[in-house]
Amino acid sequence: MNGLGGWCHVDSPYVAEVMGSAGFDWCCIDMQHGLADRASLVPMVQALELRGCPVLVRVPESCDAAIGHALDAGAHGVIVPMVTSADRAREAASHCHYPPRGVRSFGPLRAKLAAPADSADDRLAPRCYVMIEDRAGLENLSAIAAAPGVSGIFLGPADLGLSLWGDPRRTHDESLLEIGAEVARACQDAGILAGVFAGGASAAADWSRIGFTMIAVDSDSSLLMHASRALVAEARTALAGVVTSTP
Ligand code: 3PY
Ligand code: MG
Repeated sequence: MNGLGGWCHVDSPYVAEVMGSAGFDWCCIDMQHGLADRASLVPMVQALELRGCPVLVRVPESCDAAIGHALDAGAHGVIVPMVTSADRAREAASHCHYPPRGVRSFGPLRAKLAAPADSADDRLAPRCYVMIEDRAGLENLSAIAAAPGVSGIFLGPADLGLSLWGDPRRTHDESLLEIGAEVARACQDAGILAGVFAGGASAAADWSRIGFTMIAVDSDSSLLMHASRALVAEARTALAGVVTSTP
């Protein structure tokens, strides 16, 4: 899933549709830290599909139920958090595919609508992006990148900063970009995608310069928070002295 991505934290099909119509190359519904649950997932996937936006789901954990549920709902692939070893990466990928390739259980509730009715094969070959976001994952970088079935490594700068420096806010740090460059090289060597959550347009440009091609620019919740704060500040300045805050 190359290109610029949007990130859906809000469990609303309408907000997902807004994100899906913004021009992102793909959007990810975040079921690890976002608000979506089993009930809201399908209408959110439908809303993104309505706007022609390819859908990924960040699953809360790497297990058959979570990954199968996301793919059954029609996601094109999953992003699996906190992958620390090649074994875990291989296991995550195996949950994306039916036997004999993997261990996914059959029940493609929505996915079957886009695939031949009698097919037990993978719908559009679901992608499996595994997240490296701690020291252990970095230590096993090349083995994770080479694990069979892995479509790409997705870097989590906040958790990585937390693991390396005890600080989740060093997401624009130069040393993080140096680590990122190694991750991008390992992905290139393994012939898989390098992805990252950038958190803003200028950070997205930094990650792109060092070889990342799958870049989540920002999330709906962050856009709403920043835009609404900026708007209130701008309006207070513009209306200074005319309208005062209520006590
Ligand atoms: C992180 O930065 O840790 C992430 O998981 C981004 O979503
Ligand atoms: Mg994370």
